[in-house]
Amino acid sequence: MTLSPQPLSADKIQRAISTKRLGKKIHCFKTIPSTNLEAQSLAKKGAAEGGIVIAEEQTQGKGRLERGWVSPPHLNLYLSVILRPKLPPSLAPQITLMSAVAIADTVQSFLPFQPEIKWPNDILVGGKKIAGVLTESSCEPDRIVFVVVGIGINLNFPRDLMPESIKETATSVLILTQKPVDRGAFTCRLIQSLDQCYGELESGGFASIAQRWDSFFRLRGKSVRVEMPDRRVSGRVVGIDTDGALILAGEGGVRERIVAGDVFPMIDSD
Ligand code: BT5
Repeated sequence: MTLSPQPLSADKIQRAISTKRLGKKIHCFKTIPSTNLEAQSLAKKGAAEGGIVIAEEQTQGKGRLERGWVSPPHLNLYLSVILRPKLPPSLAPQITLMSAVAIADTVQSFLPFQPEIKWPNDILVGGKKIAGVLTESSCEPDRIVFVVVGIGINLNFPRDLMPESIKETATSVLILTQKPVDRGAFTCRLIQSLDQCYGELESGGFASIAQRWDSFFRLRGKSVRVEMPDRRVSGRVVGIDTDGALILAGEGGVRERIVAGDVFPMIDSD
């Protein structure tokens, strides 16, 4: 399949969206190391809430824990948003959950399949990763100064251009629908959805998005193994807490709250 991608245009996106807070300033780049790094640097210089950085290509796209995000040019979406939420630092993980809901909503509107949120930051379709979120915060002891929400979504990424490292585990809208997606339209819809979910989170707290989060969450009641940098635990998923922690029931029903880690489903024996 040949693709002649239209570059993403800040002007066009700005004209097409109607948002309360997000996207009043949009910066589109051809090639930069990472939209998160760029957004952090803008935020440190005082950029207002809602500023967005988009790149056609990232040369050092970042995942969590020093992992990378494969970011070839012109095919996908690499976007970072600057937020200044009025939340205590302990509730910063809610921003990741809120963003995952907005991404899943948007992905769902472009696909005939239901996406799944894999706690905390992966969006999967058919068990394969289509999007990831990297949330990086700058906090003072009692307040969040800013949060940068970095979102990578595979749109027109054909399997034959994926490196071996992700070929078996990743998917894209193109792979799932056999049709290229209009990246501009997708980007507008995502910004719109983020703006709405963020507004709901700020005015109604986590409860206002919890039900939608739950509708994309398939691991409740399932047995999982969670790997953290310093240890691993296993148990049955009870749900998520209002601060975004994953709640597991371990051996003997002892509950454990996991704040960060990678979740791997296990085959249930019963
Ligand atoms: C994430 O980390 O999933 C967060 C990814 C966030 C990327 C965006 S792009 C815009 C913004 N600017 C940045 O620099 N970053 C953000 P994590 O859960 O650690 O997953 C990383 C893992 O996902 C890698 O180790 C690979 O296994 C896999 N992976 C890498 N690139 C991928 C891709 N394009 N599609 C699917 N899986 C990928």
